[in-house]
Amino acid sequence: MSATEPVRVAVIGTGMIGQDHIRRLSTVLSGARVVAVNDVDPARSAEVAAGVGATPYASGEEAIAATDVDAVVVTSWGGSHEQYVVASIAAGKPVFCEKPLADTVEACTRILGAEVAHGSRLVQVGFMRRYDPAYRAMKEVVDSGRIGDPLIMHCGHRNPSVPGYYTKESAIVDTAVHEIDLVRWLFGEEIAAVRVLTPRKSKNGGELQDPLLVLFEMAGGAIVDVEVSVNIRYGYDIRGEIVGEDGTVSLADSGPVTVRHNGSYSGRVPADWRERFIRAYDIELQEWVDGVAAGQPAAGPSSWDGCAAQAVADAGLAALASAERVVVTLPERPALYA
Ligand code: NAD
Ligand code: ISE
Repeated sequence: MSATEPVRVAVIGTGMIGQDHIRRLSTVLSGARVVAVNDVDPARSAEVAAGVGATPYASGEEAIAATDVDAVVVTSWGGSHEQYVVASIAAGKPVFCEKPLADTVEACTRILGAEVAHGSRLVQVGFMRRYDPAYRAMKEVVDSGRIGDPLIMHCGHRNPSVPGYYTKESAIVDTAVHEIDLVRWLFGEEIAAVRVLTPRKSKNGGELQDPLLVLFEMAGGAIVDVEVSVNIRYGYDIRGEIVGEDGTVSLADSGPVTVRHNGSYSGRVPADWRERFIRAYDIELQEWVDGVAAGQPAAGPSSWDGCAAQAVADAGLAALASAERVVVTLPERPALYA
């Protein structure tokens, strides 16, 4: 790879987000080319590879090791992330890993250990909300001090529907994990404790406990509530409002226009996360590609952020199971992530 040649990327996991990231790396962003893919479903891998002229590999490890691969994107299921992230670190290749970094704190800690032993940051975790223009504008308002110290944040994380294998635990580890990272970043502090409340169930979710109300106590004393509703039907709706001492800041509705007609007004609600966060994913991966091309250490959400998010998610699972307030226990933060 030279400064003028594209970064040659291997993508492992060619499902929904894998294919979406392959599309953006191949046709939207500059400076990258997908040259290798792998999926446990070889037919899917072959079909996706053919679409972009990449080589389908029989295993993720072979794709990572390929001599024409400069960097790796991991978009397989969470339980497989550790093996591919660790293999990428062992190969000395930058790796962008979709959330979660891994599905246990122990696995995240092993990734931290491998990266610390390597000596510089190779891993970036796909917490794309940090790149969303609306959330960035919200953070600017908070950081400016205009609304005073934040006291409360209200969040809504609404999916139109979820697949049959989705559980109430998924609502925390797969869905609310985005708010976990978001509020750590927005407030610049850790989450100290978690509670989970279980309202009456929506008829749209069958037996699933849906919605959940997740409460985070920030280390500085602010409280965050997150409504996770995953069968809301009307669209993919992400809400956020921070109440400060002297004012509030809220996410605006995300549609480009509001139509007023015939005594009512309306606007578009995004269909899914791909539509709502399209700019965030584009910015996130373009910055990652540019950093890799420049030979810089990863600069986005780190292995530490992935590990801390998993520790909070674990506390959330314990809070869900016990209906108690659960204090978050973080592992020691290595100096590499200071
Ligand atoms: P998906 O089921 O659509 O796709 C996952 C793909 O990975 C499938 O094709 C599957 O066959 C493949 N796979 C599973 N295990 C594998 C393994 N060990 N090796 C190689 N391939 C394997 O799922 P998805 O919705 O694309 O989600 C994939 C990952 O991306 C998950 O970790 C998910 O949490 C994350 N995700 C993030 C966002 C976001 O907003 N940042 C959105 C969706 C998904
Ligand atoms: C999915 O995996 C995502 O990460 C989406 O951003 C989130 O909204 C959804 O609930 C998850 O299932």
